[in-house]
Amino acid sequence: MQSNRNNSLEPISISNWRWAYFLDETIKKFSIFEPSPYPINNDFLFRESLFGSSSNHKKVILETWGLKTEKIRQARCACLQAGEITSVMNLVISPFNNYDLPFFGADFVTLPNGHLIALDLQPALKDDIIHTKYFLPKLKSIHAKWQSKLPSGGDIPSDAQQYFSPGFLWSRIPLDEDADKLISQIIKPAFDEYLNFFLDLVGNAKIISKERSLKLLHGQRKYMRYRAKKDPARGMLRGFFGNSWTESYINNILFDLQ
Ligand code: DBV
Repeated sequence: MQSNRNNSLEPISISNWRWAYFLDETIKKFSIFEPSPYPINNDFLFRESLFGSSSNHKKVILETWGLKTEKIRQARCACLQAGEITSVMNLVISPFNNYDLPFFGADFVTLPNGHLIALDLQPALKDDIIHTKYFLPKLKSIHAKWQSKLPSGGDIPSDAQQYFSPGFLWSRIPLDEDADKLISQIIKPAFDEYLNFFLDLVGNAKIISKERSLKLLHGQRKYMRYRAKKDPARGMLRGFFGNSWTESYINNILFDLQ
């Protein structure tokens, strides 16, 4: 089946994709920033495949949405639905390095064993007070409000901890009757508050010095290299779409500033 999307900014069309609300909100909130499409080759805008045993074939669809603006180098979302249950939204918003801004990262994943929710404004320079003072105090108060209403996410890989802020909203939600309620009553308003705060920071951000921009660029590249190297979805994507397509997708589209 062919996709009728001609560029990354056109709406995705995965029917019954669990995370549609969150991408729709992101598109709405970005409309005030005069976005333009992010250049993404057709092979990565839409991909479809079959998986499972020959007697019980299931379909997996992946679509990539993306944009860029005056201050945002790349905002992109990997949107995947595999069969009835497995549903992934991986949204990363990367500002240009001539603004003292963090990344916005949302990893919302439904697997047969439960929902995984990772949401954060991730510092490009975690130990740099000039970089973090703009957003951490308020982010911590937003985080405190929502994290207390969610089950914990448990341990995260030790080498990943340096890439998360103290405002990292992290939860693993079992696939039980309360799950949908937690997503609509807690995750949706939490996501809106995190994204509104991030876009306020973007709106108010001023151009920084050349010297400082280089420092930001260094921090951004380190983050991107780590995420490309340790992408927890690599195995799953390789299973669905093959090794070479997956490596190109991860390194040339999802984490393309290395
Ligand atoms: N994660 C991605 C991309 C995905 C994706 C591009 C296209 O970076 C999905 C899809 N994340 C995804 C899946 C899983 C996770 C897990 C499918 C489940 C893997 C599994 O259980 O089999 C936040 N995502 C995770 C985990 C964390 C994050 C902490 C659990 C730990 C893990 O399994 O590694 N955001 C994610 C992350 C970093 C970040 C790992 C690292 C800095 O910023």
